[in-house]
Amino acid sequence: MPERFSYELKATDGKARTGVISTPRGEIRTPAFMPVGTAGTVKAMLPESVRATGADILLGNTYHLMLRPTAERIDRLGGLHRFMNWNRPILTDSGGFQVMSLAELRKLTERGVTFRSHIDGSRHEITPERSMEIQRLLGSDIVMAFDECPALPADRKRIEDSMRLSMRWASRSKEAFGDRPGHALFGIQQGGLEQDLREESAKALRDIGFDGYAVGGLAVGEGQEAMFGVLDFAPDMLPADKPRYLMGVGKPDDIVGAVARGIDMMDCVLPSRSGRTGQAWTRHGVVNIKNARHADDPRPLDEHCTCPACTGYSRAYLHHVFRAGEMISGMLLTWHNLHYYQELMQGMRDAIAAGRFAEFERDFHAQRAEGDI
Ligand code: PRF
Ligand code: ZN
Repeated sequence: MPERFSYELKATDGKARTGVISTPRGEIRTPAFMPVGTAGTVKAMLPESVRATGADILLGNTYHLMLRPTAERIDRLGGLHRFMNWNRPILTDSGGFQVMSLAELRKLTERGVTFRSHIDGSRHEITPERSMEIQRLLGSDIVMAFDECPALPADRKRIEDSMRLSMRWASRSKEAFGDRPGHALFGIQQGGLEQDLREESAKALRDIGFDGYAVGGLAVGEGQEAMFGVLDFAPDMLPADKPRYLMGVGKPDDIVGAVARGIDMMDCVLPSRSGRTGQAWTRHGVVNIKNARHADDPRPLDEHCTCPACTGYSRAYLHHVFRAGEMISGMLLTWHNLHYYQELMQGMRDAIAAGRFAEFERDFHAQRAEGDI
């Protein structure tokens, strides 16, 4: 294992890229999808099962873990990898985005953000310096700069002020992160849908210098067309020799469109969360397993899928355990969804390496039906 963090670009096809991120805890094949393990678990999955789906890296959250069980406790217990029994790379988000979506009585100042916990109402503060400290205590391999992400639509002045605050915080994050060989710090571009603000943000981040660059502030209510509009120019503003991470995206067609535009990493709760609400993602579209038409159906969810849900169980069984509220329902559908997402990523990596990504995209869209299947 290398002692340092590095990124090697292996092949490009149009704007799509494939490569490998090397870390002391293992390699991350890109384009990469990171399952979300918010509270020290990918819900309904054992870590070895998450690995079996093909995941190289998980995402964890500063916000949730600082509140419960606290970063200091995780540090005393040997760090997040040991605590949750996942010894491969972990990327942690920096907290601001989750404060804005989950916490109560939030107050934003130049210094940082204060808020009340959504769990017990206790008061807390996150600053760029505290976020770096928490992510260090967790033992995160890829640390995210502390930023603010306004919900869209928002007026230009609000987006501009917020982006500039995030860039000052990015500089403080870099200073507080210091020099930590083997660990990486990623900056986060903001600027809403405005091309000139995205460029100003990218320049500020490039001047500070990061190990990787995220596109933040998207998938916050603007819709796919507007998101793709920004992705037509935003990744090109970030250094080509560093990984580019699109935060909190998305549905399979969002992911394919983002990779086509030069994105290397993504994360989303969708495959795990929708598994627990009875939705299965397949090459043909979404299956709502709660639908009564599956009650007598002996076929698997997807006859081509090699996951445990598809090789061992019928749609009728999956329908039954969902309706009965059995725990295996969330376990099997989450496994299937994560397997599907990772197979999609592997398919894209292979297609880019072989110079047939356009064909891959065409086939991907041709197989999909609208609505429930
Ligand atoms: N910033 C951070 N985390 C995020 C986002 C962001 O802009 C998003 C936006 N989709 C998801 N998660 N720090
Ligand atoms: Zn399956």
